[in-house]
Amino acid sequence: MPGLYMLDYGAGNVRSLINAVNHLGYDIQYVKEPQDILKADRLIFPGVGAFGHAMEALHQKGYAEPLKEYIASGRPFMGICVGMQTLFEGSEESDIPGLGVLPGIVKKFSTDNKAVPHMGWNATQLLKETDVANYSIEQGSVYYFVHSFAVPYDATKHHGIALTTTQYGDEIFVSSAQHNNVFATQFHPEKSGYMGLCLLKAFLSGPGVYTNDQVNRIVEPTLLPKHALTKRIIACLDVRANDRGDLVVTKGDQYDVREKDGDNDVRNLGKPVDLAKRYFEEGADEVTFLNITSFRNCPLVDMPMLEVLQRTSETVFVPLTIGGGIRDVVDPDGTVHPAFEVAGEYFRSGADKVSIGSDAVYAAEKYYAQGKDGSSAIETIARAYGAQAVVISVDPRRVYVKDPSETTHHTVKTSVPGPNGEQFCWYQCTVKGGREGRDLDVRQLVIACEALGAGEILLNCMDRDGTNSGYELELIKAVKAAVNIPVIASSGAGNVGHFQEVFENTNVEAALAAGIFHRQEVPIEAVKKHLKSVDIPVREHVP
Ligand code: 1PR
Repeated sequence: MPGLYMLDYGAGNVRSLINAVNHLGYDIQYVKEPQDILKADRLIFPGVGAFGHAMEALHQKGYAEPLKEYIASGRPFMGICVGMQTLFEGSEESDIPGLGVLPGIVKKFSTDNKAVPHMGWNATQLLKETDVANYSIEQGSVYYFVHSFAVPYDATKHHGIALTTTQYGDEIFVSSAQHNNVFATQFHPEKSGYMGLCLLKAFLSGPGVYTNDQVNRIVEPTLLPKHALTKRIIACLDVRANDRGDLVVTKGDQYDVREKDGDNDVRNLGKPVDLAKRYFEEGADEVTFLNITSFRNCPLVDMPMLEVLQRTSETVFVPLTIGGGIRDVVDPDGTVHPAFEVAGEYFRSGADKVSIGSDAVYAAEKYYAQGKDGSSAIETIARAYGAQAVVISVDPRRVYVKDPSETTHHTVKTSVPGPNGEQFCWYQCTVKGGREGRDLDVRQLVIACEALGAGEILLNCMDRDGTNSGYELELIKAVKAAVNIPVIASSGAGNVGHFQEVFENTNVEAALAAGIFHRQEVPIEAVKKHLKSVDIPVREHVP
């Protein structure tokens, strides 16, 4: 398609959008200078990060006025996420006004009874009854959202402009807008699996301009007793080189990844890119890669995970997280790359989130010793790419005590007593893949990381990892009670009942598993089928 352009201001993962567009058979060009915007026949603006940062970038690069002129010219325009938010009059997030193409102000979600960011797959209420102007969205269609701010639906402003609304907690917000040549989604079609690809195709192949004369009826949204945000099922791939130097997906037992017999090599469960593709096709809601040998210095010039991400994002259209080695790194010539730059390389290679392990523990220790100074990897990455892009990977292990008075750390009364009958334990944070314990408990860690600006917790448990004995519910409850950001339960899944157990007993947003998926003992589809049968909402897989 001649003249299909993408407006990128250099913040975050635009590769996924390009890959999705290419996958649909279209070529897309970057806007490199303001005049390119006016050359476009069709324009997509996939904004990411913070509203203020996006608006500042539009002004600094001289894009704001040509963008308004382009939209006023009536040619098809699509905004995604912050690219949609900038169309409104302004945002609570910043003093800089928006483009003012659509009425309304972007506001922060309240944290009453729900985690913020709103992260995951949620349903849409289609407000315009039409066969033509709906961009393939149907009543109840489910897409991937990740944001802390949204435009609350207001009938006086948005009737006839909102194409869909979505409910989070008891807040109803505009999840997509359609007004003449302007189409915009708060959700990420490029991350919404096959449903998202259909929507993009509808924008790319259709006229891209619709008036409300083509709509049969416009209805108002209804407040439902409960929102429809689904519980996420995440496949995790621990990646490292084996003794022959091949990059493999491995899986440890309580973090020990070497075979117990034979040549004692690293357990090899498959190739990272192939396995990730398989999990996408089997219905995983997200895929996480962890580079588990990141405690060795890995220079930026030699990061094999960059290629893994680049190749994976060509065929996997759900969110990708990369962890391991997100910290300052030093190249062989002595060049230091701050964590922020390392994360940037990963985002440009197709990652949507980075997960920080060891460095988060050091940052939390510093936070308690000196307070915030804005320099940690969590802060610098969250500032530029948004809190939703920063996950904290926690590797805790149990330390038993006879009585809580024996330690200053936060203890829990445990139903699994220690070797000497101890009734209490605290969860000690570790660094370097569990090789070193620190004087910090998991509650301290997650509270500090949330205060520093992290957007999600990936909660492993060394005692449960690879045991197939179920998730560590006592740990998960303690962490969930300490923070307002989403929490992913990890370590110990052995059967479909364990997923039910974790969702029914804790209010975690997601559950992650590795071993049972790699060994094909429990397919992702079976997990979802089971959860659906016990009324736990999950995203249906539509191949
Ligand atoms: O410290 O920021 O460089 O990050 C290192 C990352 O590598 C951390 O996220 C850490 O969890 C991970 N890691 C380091 N060593 C290991 C290891 O296994 N030897 N993997 C490791 C951690 C745990 C989970 C696993 C779940 C589910 N893997 O990710 O996938 O426990 O497993 P299961 O379902 O089979 O029980 P940094």
